[in-house]
Order: sequence, then C-alpha cells, then structure tokens
Amino acid sequence: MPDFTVVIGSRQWSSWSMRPWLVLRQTGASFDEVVLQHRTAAGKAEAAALGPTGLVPLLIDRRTQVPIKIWDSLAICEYLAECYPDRGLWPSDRMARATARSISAEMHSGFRPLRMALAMDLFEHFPGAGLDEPGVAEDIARIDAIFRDCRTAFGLGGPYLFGHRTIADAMYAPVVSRFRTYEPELSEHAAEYVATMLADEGFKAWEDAARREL
Ligand SMILES: N[C@@H](CCC(=O)N[C@@H](CS)C(=O)NCC(=O)O)C(=O)O
Repeated sequence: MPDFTVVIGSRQWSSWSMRPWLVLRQTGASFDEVVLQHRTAAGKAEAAALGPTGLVPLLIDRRTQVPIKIWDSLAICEYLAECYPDRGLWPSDRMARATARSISAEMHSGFRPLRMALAMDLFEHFPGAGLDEPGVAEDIARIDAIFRDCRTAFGLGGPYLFGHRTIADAMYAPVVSRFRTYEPELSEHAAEYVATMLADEGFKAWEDAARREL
C-alpha cells in the first residue's frame, strides 16, 4: 500500500488541490489518488464522507497504525515539509524561508478578487476576460511584485521563486495557469517566471493527468 492517499478535485478546475499535489509529488513519497468531481452533488458527498470539511484537498498518511488525515492545502504542505525535511520544500535560509511562508500564507488567505473573477481552467483561453473586475488589477500587480521581488532577492540559484522549487512555487502554480488563460500584462521578471512554471515537470504532470480525466 502506498504511504499516502491524496483526495483531490477535478484537475482542470481544482486550484486548491493542485498545490499540495505538486508538493507531495516533489517529496518522492508513494501515493495513490482519489479524484472527485468536486463540483457535483455526488463529489461533494464523497468529500464529506472522507474528511471533516467536505472540501478537497485532503491528505491521508497511511504510515501510522491509525491513518492521519490532514486537510486544507497549506496545512498539507506544512505537514509534508515536516515529514520530509531533506527535500528542500521550504528554503533553508531563514529570511528566504520567512518570505516563502509569508507569500504562501498571503496566497492562501488573499487575492479573493482575482480568484473569483479569473477562475482556474487549465484548458481555456480567455485573453482579457475579467481583468477589469474590481480588485483584479491590484491583485495582479501585487503578484507581479512578489514574483519580481522573490526572484531578485532569493532566486539567483535557479529559475524558481527561491532558486530551487519550494512550496511557494506550488502555492502560486494555479495563478500561473490563470495568467496563461487570461493573459494580463506582466513585467519581464514575472513573465519569465510564468514561463518557468509552465515548463515545470510537476506542472506538466498535473496537466497530463488532467487531460486523462477529460
Ligand atoms: N482553504 C481550503 C479551500 C478548499 C476548497 O475550497 N476546495 C474546493 C475545490 S478547489 C472544494 O472542495 N469545493 C467543493 C465545495 O465547495 O463543495 C484549502 O486551502 O484547501
């Protein structure tokens, strides 16, 4: 039996599922998946039967006698970082790590206008749609600044926000997909980072699996 089970929603739309799935994949741990049609009544009922919130994602750690359930995307990422301290899921430098945690929490709790107006849809292309909704331009400008500032201050050792791939990249991966779909104007630093993430092997693995779900 694999060490973990991850319960996720339809990959095409489930931005919250994408984040911890990328991190789980990065650990190299063995896992299987339960993919729920989380927007249907049946999928919601299945999610409610599996976890306490009725939402996806949910992680089940099966390595213990009594399996441990962890819910909510950022809690799952933190749990995996604790289980796999040698996988570099957070940056090793304290200041970089503090920043990575801050921007990850900022994504988890913020950017509501952007998340509402620019829904993630891996396979759609709607250039310009939703960009003039209230608050969206401000959210995009803030994310652009995050990409630029992290790349400039911490990203010298590689193409990701903190050089190598961390939880922060996973937290922003659905935004990268949204930027491809809605094509806002981005600074050069941000556009380069978006290109890096679109070519990332984990991001592509998620997309390939999403195509198989269609
Ligand atoms: N704060 C939660 C949000 C989870 C969430 O809203 N998941 C959506 C799918 S992306 C869901 O399960 N929706 C089903 C529903 O609302 O019933 C997290 O970070 O995991």
